[in-house]
Amino acid sequence: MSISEELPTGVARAAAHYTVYGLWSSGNCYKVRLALEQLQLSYAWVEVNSAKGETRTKEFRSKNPNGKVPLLQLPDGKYLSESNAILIYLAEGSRLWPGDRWQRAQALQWMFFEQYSHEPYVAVARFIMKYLPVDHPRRQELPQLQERGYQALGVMEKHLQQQMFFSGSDYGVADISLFAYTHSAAEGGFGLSAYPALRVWLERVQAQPGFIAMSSQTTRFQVKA
Ligand SMILES: N[C@@H](CCC(=O)N[C@@H](CS)C(=O)NCC(=O)O)C(=O)O
Repeated sequence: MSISEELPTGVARAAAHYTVYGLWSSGNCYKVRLALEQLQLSYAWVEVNSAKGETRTKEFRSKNPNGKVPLLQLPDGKYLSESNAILIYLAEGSRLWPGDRWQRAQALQWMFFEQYSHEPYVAVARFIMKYLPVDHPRRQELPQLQERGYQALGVMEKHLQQQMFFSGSDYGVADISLFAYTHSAAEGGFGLSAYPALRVWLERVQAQPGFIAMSSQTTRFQVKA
């Protein structure tokens, strides 16, 4: 069967240029999907279920020795891992990556923040609450994860009281990066009522052209593998 015969109704019938190995419910993978959609790039999506050990197989590790998704395969066959590196690669030369050196550095600052001070707490709390059984011993980690997660949300709130976005003066990849697990923070037990600027920013991101929700199943540019 050709790729086009498998396309769901309404999906652009363009040849896939990129292949994403990803887990649909993962925020890190959603970042890549959102960027591809907003950049109007066509792609194939290969679902890799880490819960079933599919990121640990010899075959997958030959593509990404670190055994994690998302993983982007470029049109020339090369593989790129790490969600934020993928975002920057895809966004190069587009409106999602600032042209100005200082603004690029600002975007990078927030993307490193996301990986070191936000995702390890906000995303991990979500993982434990959403996917592990209620009596799982890792539930004991939640109070500390939530304390640190709230610290990260507080840092974001402070920034957003003065600025519209995290990628310099305009919307861009740092916003995509931070949006992924911030908009789903409630699933990790976080309440956002004390973060009004953050809530307005979430709406601002959702209003951007080409935005797709994490839960959306049909997309404009996805071509199924
Ligand atoms: N720093 C990485 C984190 C990637 C990551 O933790 N991926 C998870 C899914 S969200 C995964 O593949 N876990 C499976 C495993 O570790 O075997 C990124 O930003 O891409």
